Amino acid sequence: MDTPSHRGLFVVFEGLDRSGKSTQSARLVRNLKDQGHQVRHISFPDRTTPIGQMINSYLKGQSQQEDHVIHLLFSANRWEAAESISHDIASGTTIVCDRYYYSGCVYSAAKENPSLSLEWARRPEEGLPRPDVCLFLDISPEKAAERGGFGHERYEQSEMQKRVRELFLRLRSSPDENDFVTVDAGQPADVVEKEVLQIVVKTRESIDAHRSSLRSV
Ligand code: Z5A
Ligand code: MG
Repeated sequence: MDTPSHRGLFVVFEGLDRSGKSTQSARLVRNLKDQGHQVRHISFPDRTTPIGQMINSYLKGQSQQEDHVIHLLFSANRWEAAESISHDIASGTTIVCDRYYYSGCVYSAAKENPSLSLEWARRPEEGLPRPDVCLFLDISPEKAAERGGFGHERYEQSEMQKRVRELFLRLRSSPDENDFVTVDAGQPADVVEKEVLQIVVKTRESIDAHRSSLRSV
């Protein structure tokens, strides 16, 4: 295993629908590659695995799942990638990840199922590789709506988005999630891109200075 100072970073993008996660994660990957870093771009759900295909079918409304069951499938979809994430980071590759366990917690808790609290939702995530930084692309549901109508997937409704945002803000204030950095995602994409790069460069400097190892959720 490489020394911690040579390890890759684990960078996660989170936020509401249409906050710009896919746009900004792709731009960050390009910027880091331009700086000579080895980078892998991943996203959750990973719809390519057998578990991911079950999730895809559920999101498209083609199949039903009990709330706890789909929650655990989303979590299992991260666990099946956990070892390869840790391996890549240890060997010097930076992982840029579009949605992670924070989405897992808030979208499930937003269903308001009385036996599926935010705290319950977080438990299956314990032990996953912890991001060095979670870039929370913050945008109001109203501003996000200006970026185009809802798609046809489950959860793409305005009441659900409002609850999701409140839960993201609750999660952000928890001492357990001290890797959250909030970026104003309502700004032009180029401005967001610059802020994101500055935050990631600072994170890199801090990891190198402290020779910090990758932690667990
Ligand atoms: N889900 C879950 O329940 N549990 C879990 O554990 C996980 C996920 C991991 C699928 O997610 C669903 O799964 C999601 C959460 C749930 N449910 N919902 N709803 P997904 O990631 O596959 O969803 P997506 O459709 O790929 O992405 P998105 O979140 O909807 O959008 P985004 O990636 O944040 O935004 P974008 O595609 O980069 O940009 C959206 C549009 O805005 C596009 O036209 C851009 O050109 C434009 N844009 C982007 N940035 C800007 C700025 N700054 N200004 C103006 N316009 C902009
Ligand atoms: Mg996206």
